[in-house]
Amino acid sequence: MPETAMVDYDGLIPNNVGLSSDPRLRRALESWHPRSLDWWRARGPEGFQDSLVYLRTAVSVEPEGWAKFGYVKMPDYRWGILLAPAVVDRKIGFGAHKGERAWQEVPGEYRAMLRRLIVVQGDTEPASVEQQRRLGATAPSLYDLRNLFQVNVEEARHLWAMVYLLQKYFGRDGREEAEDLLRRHSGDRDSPRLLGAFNEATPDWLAFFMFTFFTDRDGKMQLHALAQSGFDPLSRTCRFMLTEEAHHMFVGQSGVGRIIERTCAAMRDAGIDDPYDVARVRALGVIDLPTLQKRANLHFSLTLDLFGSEISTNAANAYNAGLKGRYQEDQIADDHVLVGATYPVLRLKNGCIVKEDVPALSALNMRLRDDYVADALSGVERWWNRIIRRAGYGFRVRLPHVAFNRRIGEFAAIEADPDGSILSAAEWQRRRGDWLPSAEDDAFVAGLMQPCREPGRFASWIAPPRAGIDGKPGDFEYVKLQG
Ligand code: BYC
Ligand code: FE
Ligand code: FE
Repeated sequence: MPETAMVDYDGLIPNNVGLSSDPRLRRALESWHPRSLDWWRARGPEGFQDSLVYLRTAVSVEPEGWAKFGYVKMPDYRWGILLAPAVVDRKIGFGAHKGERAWQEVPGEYRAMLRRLIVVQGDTEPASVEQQRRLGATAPSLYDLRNLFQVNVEEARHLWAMVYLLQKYFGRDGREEAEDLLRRHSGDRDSPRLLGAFNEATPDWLAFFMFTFFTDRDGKMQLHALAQSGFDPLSRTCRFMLTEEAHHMFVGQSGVGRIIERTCAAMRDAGIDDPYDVARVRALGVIDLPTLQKRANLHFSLTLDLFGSEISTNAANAYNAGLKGRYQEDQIADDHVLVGATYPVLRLKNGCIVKEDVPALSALNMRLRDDYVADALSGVERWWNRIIRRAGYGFRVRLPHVAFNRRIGEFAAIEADPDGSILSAAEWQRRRGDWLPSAEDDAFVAGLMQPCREPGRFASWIAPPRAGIDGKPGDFEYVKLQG
């Protein structure tokens, strides 16, 4: 095994970055450690800090066998600093520095831009933990409770990953940015998180599963783009984060899938042929598919805002600088410089949505968003719609048009329906309840959120998973509540 694949577990902070031979950095991180723990206790999962949770912890950064499972009290989780193995002689793959050796230190001329990218990335990680902090109280099973906490500790590790970069490579202002990552809070009126979707509430488990399906998937796309970075430490950090991200995506797609499975089974048993017969379906204690569709519309549109504006000089600059690439940049067959290239973008022109070719460099947010939409769509089809189809119902979950319900970019100025037809403000007000969850829809979902804490038991509205975590049997006690 190459040296950097081994994780040093001897100190306070597990790592494969040689902390023991960098006393200054180790001191900086060890002084940040208690602050992050204070944050975790105050803003992390509420009420389960003394429970024993069956969690996986990374013990190596090799793709196979990097994790071990065991019972851990969450505050004792070993948050580590883990970089994917270095690629020998790695070159910058795109932009003005294409072909030059990847940077092991911060390129001075791009310092501010790079710091900004790392700070934005770092800000989202603790934000999601804050958003999800009260969900433990209403978990539909111990299995789901454990998955929530697994996601939470890994998002906190992603925070560590960005704090490491800030403290190692950015000196004093990096340390200040690291502090600020714990000072801003999701939904805080005075110091909110940086990006819109991370200040929204995650009030119930349907929201949690939709968030991990749609919003963690933005994480996946952005991490892929940053994994291409010419700043090698960022690339290696993001490459390892992506191995954890796969599980977050799984929690979302399987969570919603199990809800759909349960709803279809309950409709079938009750002899309900029409999924739109909402009142009868709800009376069965399951979530009706139209409500699920509205939640998908909400989370999808909120997440599209995270890609920024359609036309962005920030994105062009980051690409030219070699700091942020495209999704799977290294597998795209073009010149990776993009000067003179164009890319088709949906824009608002004279009150109409039209496709227009624009300079590819300024359309990089769009390209990433398009890749995201394709990825999300394939998940919807392969997981959710397959379950509905197999149950024999004609209903299909759809992704709304990119102009629907937007706050950022071209379409923030207009209202559009899920098919992309532009509406007057009055028409939008009249019909938005058909497409986005109403207070009544949310109250119905909230009413279903009763905790289910017996090993092997599941709440009325969700099916058990196909298989346990780490090959455990169905009645495994994933969380020992008393510790
Ligand atoms: N809300 O040129 P523009 C994850 C700002 S998720 C508020 O259009 P740019 C995770 C923008 O900052 C992945 N403000 O956008 C998931 C800029 O402000 P400044 C997180 C917004 O810069 C689940 C101005 O508007 N990582 O990991 O090209 C759980 C003009 O911006 C928003 C990243 O995002 C918004 N939605 O692109 C846990 C990667 N959108 O600079 C974790 C790093 C834009 O003029 N970030 N603005 O003051 C980036 O690459 C870019 O900053 C963005 C924005 C893609 C976010
Ligand atoms: Fe993350
Ligand atoms: Fe994630």
